[in-house]
Amino acid sequence: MATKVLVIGACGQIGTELTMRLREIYGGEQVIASDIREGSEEIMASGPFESLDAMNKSQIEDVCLHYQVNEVYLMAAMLSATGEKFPKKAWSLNMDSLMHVLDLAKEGKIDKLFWPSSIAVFGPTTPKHDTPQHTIMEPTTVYGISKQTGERWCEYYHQKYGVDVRSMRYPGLISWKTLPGGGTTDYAIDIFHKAVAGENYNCFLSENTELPMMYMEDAVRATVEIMRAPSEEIIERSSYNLSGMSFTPQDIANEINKHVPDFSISYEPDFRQQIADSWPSSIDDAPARKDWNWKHEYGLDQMVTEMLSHLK
Ligand code: AKB
Repeated sequence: MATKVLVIGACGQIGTELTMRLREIYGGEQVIASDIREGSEEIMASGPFESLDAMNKSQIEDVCLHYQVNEVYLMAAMLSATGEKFPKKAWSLNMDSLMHVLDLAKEGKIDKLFWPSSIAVFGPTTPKHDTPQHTIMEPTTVYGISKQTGERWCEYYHQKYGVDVRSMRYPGLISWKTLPGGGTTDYAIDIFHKAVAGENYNCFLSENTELPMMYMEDAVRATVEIMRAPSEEIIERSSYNLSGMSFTPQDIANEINKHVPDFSISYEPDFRQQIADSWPSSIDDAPARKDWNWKHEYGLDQMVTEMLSHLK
């Protein structure tokens, strides 16, 4: 059967680039973009678009039946920083949307499901450096709690009902096409917009806050690769650790300075500092590398060069 894909949250930071990549692979008509709001011109013009609320199961089901969808990528979520402002909303959006698609898969209406988890599943009691796949997980943000709970549900639905759900714990994702919204790692994108505008960047994290990050190109490739891997290679049915690079605000500012010598950064940590401090500084993703051959390509210097050249 031909692959027919539904991307929920197709107009967000990851959804936009993922949808375009899936349309390159499977053809524009085979990939249905959906979101509560319309997206970029390229998303709207390159294939079908459906206005859809990720919290409404019957809307998702109708679109799946109408287009005979067999794979769903659920990219809609409320991220860490916004989640702390609206805890109940974050919980409802992040959990209800996942349960809806897991249930559709359990009912045999979808064959395969991708759902992103995050490094936010870890917390202050987790080993901070080279955080292993299986370790202490005591998240302290609503977003992290929802992602950890989601992971448990994914594994449960796989074990109990044979649902083919695949997931990875995204680090902070850096991209130039679509702005992120409401994350703690967003500083690593904001900084480029200030640098190309010739302005100082006042960072909301302190200079030595090291966090795991990844260039969007690598994240989209990882997502496509895990979904195309043979089912028996996917051993972790909760979510895979995934690693690209790790850096501090000072590291990225120094790298930008190599291209933009006048660029300057100042530091004014806010409530997001506490969130960042609760997360790992680097991730060990050995199981992803072993099970489905994951390899990252972008390091800090290449990522900075690419970001600046696109944003200029
Ligand atoms: C966030 O900062 O909330 C996200 C994430 C790490 O999942 N980018």
